[in-house]
Amino acid sequence: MLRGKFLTIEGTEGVGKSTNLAFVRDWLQAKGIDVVVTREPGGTPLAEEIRVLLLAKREESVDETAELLLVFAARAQHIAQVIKPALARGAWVLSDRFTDATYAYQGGGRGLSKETITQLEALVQGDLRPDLTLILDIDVELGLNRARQRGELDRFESETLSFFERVRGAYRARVEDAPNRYAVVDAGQPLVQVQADIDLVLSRLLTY
Ligand code: Z5A
Repeated sequence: MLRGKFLTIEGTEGVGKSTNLAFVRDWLQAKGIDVVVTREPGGTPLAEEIRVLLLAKREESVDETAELLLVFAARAQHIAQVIKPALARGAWVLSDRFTDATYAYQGGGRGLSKETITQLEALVQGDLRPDLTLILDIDVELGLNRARQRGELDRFESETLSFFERVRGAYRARVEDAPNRYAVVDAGQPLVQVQADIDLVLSRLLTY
């Protein structure tokens, strides 16, 4: 069976994911690659509804395990409806966040155990893993300053500096554990330099 490549983009607040996701999409399309662009939480009508539940600020405090299960419920639907069918027909899938975000936010940020996340990952994904994850890395305060210029903050964006430091630390730990699956780009640089670095990463990917 044909299988396209599965790419994901990750990072903490204000790192420029949306901006650079469009750059990656355009880059791949210019090479004639059929690209399906999607995001998590979300990517299907049901998963987008779960996203709204996850991001909404509310009076009630949200239990960490409830949050984790919502993330994986959305992911199960996303994989079944979008990711697997696209890869099976030979398209590439480019997702704005995936399970590395769960290890970073629910693991690093909320403090849930890696083992629990790994169990859900196995249940929901089987052996599906990204071929390459682009991690945009930035000083947390610099990123938060960028993000907070955008207006009203959602439930995650309202978290503390130390929460985002733990998220960043968890992304770094993921890279240390499996360096071949990640490309880390310094997102604190001017956009033109960030995109020159991404260009190199993609060029290397296409030559393998
Ligand atoms: N979440 C979770 O907890 N667990 C999970 O498993 C998953 C997700 C999958 C929603 O994610 C939340 O879901 C997320 C974690 C949680 N919460 N947080 N935080 P999201 O990805 O939709 O939300 P986001 O992190 O806010 O992403 P974003 O909208 O793509 O924002 P961004 O990375 O900050 O990107 P941007 O809008 O392109 O850039 C921000 C600003 O910086 C913008 O004005 C740009 O013009 C500017 N920018 C970008 N690059 C540069 C450079 N190089 N220089 C100067 N300025 C720049």
